[in-house]
Amino acid sequence: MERPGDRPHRRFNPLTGEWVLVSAQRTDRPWRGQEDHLPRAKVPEHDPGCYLCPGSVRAGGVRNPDYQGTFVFTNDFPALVPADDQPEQGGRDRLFEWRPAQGTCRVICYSPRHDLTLPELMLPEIEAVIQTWIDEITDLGKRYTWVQIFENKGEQMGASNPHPHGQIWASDFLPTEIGKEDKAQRNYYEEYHSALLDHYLEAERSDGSRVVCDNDTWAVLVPFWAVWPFETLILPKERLPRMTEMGTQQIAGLADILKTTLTKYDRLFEVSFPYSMGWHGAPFTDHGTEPWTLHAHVYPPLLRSATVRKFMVGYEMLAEAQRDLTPETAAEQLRALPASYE
Ligand code: H2U
Ligand code: ZN
Repeated sequence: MERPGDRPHRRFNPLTGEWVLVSAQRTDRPWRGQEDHLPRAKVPEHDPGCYLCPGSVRAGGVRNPDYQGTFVFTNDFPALVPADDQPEQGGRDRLFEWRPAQGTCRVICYSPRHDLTLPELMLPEIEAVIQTWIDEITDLGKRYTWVQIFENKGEQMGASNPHPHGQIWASDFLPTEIGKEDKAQRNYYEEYHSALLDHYLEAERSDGSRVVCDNDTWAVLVPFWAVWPFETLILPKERLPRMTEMGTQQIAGLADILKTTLTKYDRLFEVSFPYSMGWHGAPFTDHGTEPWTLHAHVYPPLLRSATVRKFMVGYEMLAEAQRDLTPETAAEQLRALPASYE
């Protein structure tokens, strides 16, 4: 493989078919924002004003149970709602095309504790979150083509509440990003008779320069084509097309790798790290699952410190995604960080 040098170059994302401009020479190595320690705001273990806490009354008047582990409810402000009796046909006009969209949205509380984040939970508690993801995909996958599990964490990513929680949006259509990944992985499989991301992980493991951490069952890397400064991809070491097919070893391993990865992020700028994270696995269509590899994308916005973030504006909006810090440098920095809070 020809390695890109320090001069500006573009890298291809085989999962989406998109390019990213890498301009490594534009900034010096980013400094660690050690001057910028933001004191962690004191968050109480239970906040009676929090709509996700056990026993709280949510918008719309429903009271949360006194839950002990994870807790899932239907979003009171859903972006998608189930089909009614009279489905619409949509419009086929060339310039005014539209389709009906059906689905459901749920919120998942990771813990009754208002003050903890995912990596601060204990391993069995993180396993319970993973098991809840599996249960939800199993249930919703019977009715919907796509089940998107995701988490927006931190105010910078638009999360409305520090209570540890994620979301699930299920739909009767393949959303745009999934459509791209589905097409790319199926095309690759047709050509090489192996899953794109399985081949990719093999290559990354033998190279090593973009690997952040791994354990027996999972590996985390800054993808070659990463757009966000510290973007990572979480990949299974064994063949695994969908979350619902995980074994107990893989669940335990995933809890461990999530804790490690998200703790490293918290240590990078000594701040509870904001991100959007979500899972992509084989959709519930008639096609086989062989081309697909389950993976998580973690997209954190921070660039240089707790307060200096990467903006996707200007050139990115109008022309193409661009980054200054190379994925290799980002991986090196994340790799060097401790996986604990001490
Ligand atoms: P975010 O912080 O990631 O936006 O998630 C909070 C979700 O919780 C959001 O989608 C829902 C919002 O619609 N919500 C309820 O379902 N009930 C409430 O009482 C408040 C917020
Ligand atoms: Zn709460």
